[in-house]
Amino acid sequence: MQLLYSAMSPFARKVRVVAFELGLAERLELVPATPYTDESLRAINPLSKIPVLIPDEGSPIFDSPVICEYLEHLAGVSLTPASGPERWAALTQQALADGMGDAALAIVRERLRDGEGKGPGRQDLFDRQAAALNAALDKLEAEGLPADRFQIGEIAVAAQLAYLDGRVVLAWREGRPNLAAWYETASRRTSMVATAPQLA
Ligand SMILES: N[C@@H](CCC(=O)N[C@@H](CS)C(=O)NCC(=O)O)C(=O)O
Repeated sequence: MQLLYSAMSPFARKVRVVAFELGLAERLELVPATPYTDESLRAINPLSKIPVLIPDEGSPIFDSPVICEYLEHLAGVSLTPASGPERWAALTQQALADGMGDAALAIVRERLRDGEGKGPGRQDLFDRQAAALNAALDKLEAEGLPADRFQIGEIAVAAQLAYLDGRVVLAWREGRPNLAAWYETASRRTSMVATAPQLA
């Protein structure tokens, strides 16, 4: 099966870490895709977003939470608690982390406007996305993340924190020692190291 991805995409990173944790990484053929410049992706995903999983049989699968669920199904192993409050907490944590990615991406895209000669980024957009990011980070700092578990919620958070670093979105460690310490350990997991973008 193929994964349309980009090395920097935090959503694709989450999927790749999940595949790695499930022992499926070898079965994923990584196919680079450029959603912002290649309109041909739209024939596969009308939203023209990555990641997209193209299974050996059947239709393309997106977005990243659905791909993760598909991979869990394929592996016969779940990285999501089966039921009860823990399940909703884990899925909500994934949604929180994915939302952080949406906000971070919007900031990065808006910053690029300068470089592309499209004029300065809009301050109201920066402020709103930064508010979302900071509030989400504060929630994670206050609630803490478990040291002994690396499932869908934790993987989603780790992928997004890595993106904040990779794109230098904001100094998220400042005032958040618990989250910083958690990420220090999480980022050393084999699945995180194996999926880290190779920066030139
Ligand atoms: N909710 C989607 C978000 C995916 C997403 O925003 N991907 C970015 C790249 S990191 C993208 O393809 N953006 C293209 C666009 O927004 O046009 C998911 O979880 O997969």
